[in-house]
Amino acid sequence: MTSKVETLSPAQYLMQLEDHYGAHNYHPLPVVLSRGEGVFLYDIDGKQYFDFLSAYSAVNQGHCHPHITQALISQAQTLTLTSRAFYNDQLGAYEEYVTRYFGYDKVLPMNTGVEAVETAIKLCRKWAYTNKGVATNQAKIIFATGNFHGRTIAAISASGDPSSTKDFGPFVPGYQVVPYDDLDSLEEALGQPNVAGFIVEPIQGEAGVIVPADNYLSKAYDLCQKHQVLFVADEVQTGIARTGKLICCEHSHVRPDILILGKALSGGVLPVSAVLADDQIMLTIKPGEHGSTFGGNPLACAVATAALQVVKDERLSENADKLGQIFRSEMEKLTGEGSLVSKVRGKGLLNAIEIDDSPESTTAWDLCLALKDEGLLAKPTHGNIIRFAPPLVITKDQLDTCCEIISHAINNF
Ligand code: IF1
Repeated sequence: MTSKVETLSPAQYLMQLEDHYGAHNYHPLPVVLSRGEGVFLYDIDGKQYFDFLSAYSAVNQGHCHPHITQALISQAQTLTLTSRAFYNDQLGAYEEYVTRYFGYDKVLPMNTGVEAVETAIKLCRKWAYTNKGVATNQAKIIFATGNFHGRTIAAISASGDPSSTKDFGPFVPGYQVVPYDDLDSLEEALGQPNVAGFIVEPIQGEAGVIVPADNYLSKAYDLCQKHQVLFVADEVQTGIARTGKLICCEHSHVRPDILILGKALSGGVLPVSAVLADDQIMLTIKPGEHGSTFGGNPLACAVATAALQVVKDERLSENADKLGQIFRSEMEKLTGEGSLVSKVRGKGLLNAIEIDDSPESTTAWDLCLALKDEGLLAKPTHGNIIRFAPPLVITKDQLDTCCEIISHAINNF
């Protein structure tokens, strides 16, 4: 019996390689990308797509930005990693630059977003024991329902999402979760003894771009001040100009006690994250009490400095704010009686549409497949919500084209 030799296309072959040799911890859209430039991605057959995910807001500066790439290449040919056992000529300059850039006394450099979240959790606890007088191992940290702070045990211990938590227990103790955007439940939780910190996303990305009431963050900050609790903003996804301000908390005139950054801090070139705080918080961690092999490495410092320069030089916050308003008004035209789209929400260029269907339906996924065929890449979150987050370097004309693509796909679905 001759076996039918299956002739796979190059794309099918590469997808099969991932399936055969890689863990099955993702369900990617069936597209195989090989090149990125600015707002565009190209698959291995050379087809061009508008990137409307930006690697979950890590590529705010656009793919392969020349200024960032040049910084990477130059430093990579000079010195990449020394460990923190020694000083180097990049870290201090970067620390000065990034602390002045965001307005804090100090920075603790890490690599991934979740490492920065864990660093913030450790800082809250350390501060509570040394500065607030909380009894050892009694510190509590408050989180909000619908949160996403990463995939480590400490991060998923705050999660209420079974896809993040099922069969990964037991979980980290000392956490309490209160309803997001609910000040009464937050105040009740903050009034308890031993509360060290409140860790919150200014907009909940993974939950479906959930934008809280205008006064939520400022009132939450005031309640934290009243109860001597650290207000910690997880701006891994909302930071670095994504929502039309340098950090999302700026919309609410809130300066977090601890600021968590990641993703676009490097423009999506390397894992670079950071925790920023003032001395009375940051100096509670002493030498040898926290760190990471690659945290603050010379290559990361050079890349992050270049990535932040691009944000300012190319006025990405202003562009995100202006084009985000246009995008939402165009998407609002797709809502209405009998429309596929039930809701539009977001801030800056972090937006989402809600499909009028059950979260279990495949409508949003099928719509993303249709968008892919029309040259725009996006992916659903939580079933019936599609997040739209292009690189912040997108132009008005490009945005107009993308609105036409999305409108056409929805109206012809
Ligand atoms: C994946 C989600 C987004 C984050 C916030 C911390 C982290 C993230 C607010 C951890 C990371 C990433 C993780 C990535 C996909 C993406 C994501 F869908 F998983 F939830 F953006 F919404 N705080 N979010 O959004 O940062 O350790 O990943 O660098 O897991 O596939 P990280």
